[in-house]
Amino acid sequence: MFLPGGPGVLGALCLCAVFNTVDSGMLFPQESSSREVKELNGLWDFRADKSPNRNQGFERAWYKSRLAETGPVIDMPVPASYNDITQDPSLRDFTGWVWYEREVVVPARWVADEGTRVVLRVGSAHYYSIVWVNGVKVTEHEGGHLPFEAEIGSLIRKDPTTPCRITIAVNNTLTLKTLPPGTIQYMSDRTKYPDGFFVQNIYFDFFNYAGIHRPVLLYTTPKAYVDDITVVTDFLDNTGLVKYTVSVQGATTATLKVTLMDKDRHCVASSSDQSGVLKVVDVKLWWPYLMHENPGYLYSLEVRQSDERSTQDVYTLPVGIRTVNVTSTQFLINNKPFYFHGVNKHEDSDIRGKGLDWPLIVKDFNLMKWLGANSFRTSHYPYAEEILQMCDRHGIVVIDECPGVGIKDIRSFGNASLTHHLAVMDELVRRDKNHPSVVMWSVANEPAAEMPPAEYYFKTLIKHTKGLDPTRPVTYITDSNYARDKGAPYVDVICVNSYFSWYHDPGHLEVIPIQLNTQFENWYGKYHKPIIQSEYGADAVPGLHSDPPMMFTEEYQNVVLQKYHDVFDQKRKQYVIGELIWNFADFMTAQGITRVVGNKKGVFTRQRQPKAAAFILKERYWRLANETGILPPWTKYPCSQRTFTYAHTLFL
Ligand code: BDP
Repeated sequence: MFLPGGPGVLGALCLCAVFNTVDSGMLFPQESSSREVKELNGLWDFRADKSPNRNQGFERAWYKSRLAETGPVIDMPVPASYNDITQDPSLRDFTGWVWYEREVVVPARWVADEGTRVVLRVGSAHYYSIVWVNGVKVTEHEGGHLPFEAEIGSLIRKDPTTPCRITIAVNNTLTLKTLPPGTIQYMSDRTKYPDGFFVQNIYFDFFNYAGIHRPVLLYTTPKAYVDDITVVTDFLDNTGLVKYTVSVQGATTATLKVTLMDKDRHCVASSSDQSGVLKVVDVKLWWPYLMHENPGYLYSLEVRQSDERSTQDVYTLPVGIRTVNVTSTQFLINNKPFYFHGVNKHEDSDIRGKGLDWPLIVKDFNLMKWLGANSFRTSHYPYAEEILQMCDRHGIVVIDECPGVGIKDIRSFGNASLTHHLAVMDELVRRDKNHPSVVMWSVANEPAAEMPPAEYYFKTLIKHTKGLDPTRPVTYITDSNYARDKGAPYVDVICVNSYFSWYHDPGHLEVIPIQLNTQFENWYGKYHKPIIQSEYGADAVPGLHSDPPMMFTEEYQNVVLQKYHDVFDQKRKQYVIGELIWNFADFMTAQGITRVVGNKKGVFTRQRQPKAAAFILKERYWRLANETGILPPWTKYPCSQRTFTYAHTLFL
């Protein structure tokens, strides 16, 4: 593991770290009559450790006193990436440890009541984090896109008169064994590079934003509490089936009351067992957006846990009742064919980088609905839980991807990498298993799956994921290199990315029909599994025009889309079950000669304004929705194109 100039604190820590244990639940924090939540978002003190070996913070134990006492600090918003917050290029491009600190006044009753668990939770921090409370280490976590937490009650009770000082050190270094992988390269030629010069190499196409990306909060539970709930749903005719398991911690015996309520809070089924099957008569199924007039229907599963005297803990889980199945040519939701007409996204925006931002989230959902998109893939890492909750409520279908992107070096197929990859899948499934919107797991994007160790690697990874969740299909995303199919025998759905007339035969739009046709025939011919075109597209600099079309103009992007669409229209009658545009919006990347301030394949700009391609896609997606789904009556096609466009504008 890296630390420039030294053996590396990160390396030493990794050896002794308790990695990502998943023997407890990771329920989304929520307020209830037994639980309180205190958000710690806002300004934190911040310092990047710019010492040559990035190790000064540990050598001088910055966690032992207030950060402002050990050196200068700046304001840093949480959640946000730190990279684009200042005017300092060395912070934008920083690699190594950064330090965050915040003092919190904990409510006196939390401290006084020994029966209250106080949990510190970080929604995500990129990439490796160590957390101290009042100078005492409480947890560490590897991985940038998933939550971690620690019980800190006993620590804050040690000295109730002092505020609770939370210090979080975060290191964004990527190595061959991290997910995503990367390498640190030292440049030792002193005629070319200054002393200590190194670069972080990455093998993926988005900026390695870093920092505390999702909310940090304190929440309470009683000593005996609902630790986890797992729900699997099915239906038979008009009866919904909700198979559930509740796990309780902190009590040897627990009395439970499990109540399933409809949207009007009427009880539709209940039980007092720790696990069982609830039957829902006249079930309202969870349907995707544009597949039903009432998409995203959610019941609430209220779990009350009590002892002989009183209710101890209450937790309520949203539950959508739906099934997912795959045949050799179809993707079925509630036994009806579902066609993915959607987008690939990134968590990415101006200034915030990958920091969670509610205005952006809501804007993006409005844009997806405007576009008529019914789905997206969380390319190339797990997105915030808040986003998945929106998907549940709006009926937007999700392919949930882990951060296995850029696995290109043979050394990243070793045992240590595989063990970590399995652990990340454990954490991802633990977090997202109950979301009805999540219909498939993606274990990697464009790995070098032609390499000899890839077959064992993906066989193990996919089997493991199916073992964690037998109810959802599993895929990995391949590119158009057919040799990269070593994992394909184990997936349920083939997902292919291709960039004909862009990376291959640039400028030759006329090759798209034949090459795309060949792509589909080859994959289907060999594997007889349904196929999703999981990426396709072209860069377009907004406002750049040419006719006849040239690369990087809006016209060229339009034609690429149209030519792909023509082939999709033939193949979707056979075994192509979806199309996801690359990309929903322009996004930031590392600097390089093929990127003009980021990747410009968005149909929206980074500021979420439409390029011409957005209108082409909108027209198509509404047309597809009309053919394959159920739209509210006034949006029905055929009617004149003008009425149709006008009607669905009204509908939105
Ligand atoms: C694909 C990658 C994606 C890139 C895209 C591109 O999966 O991350 O951003 O290419 O080059 O191969 O635009």
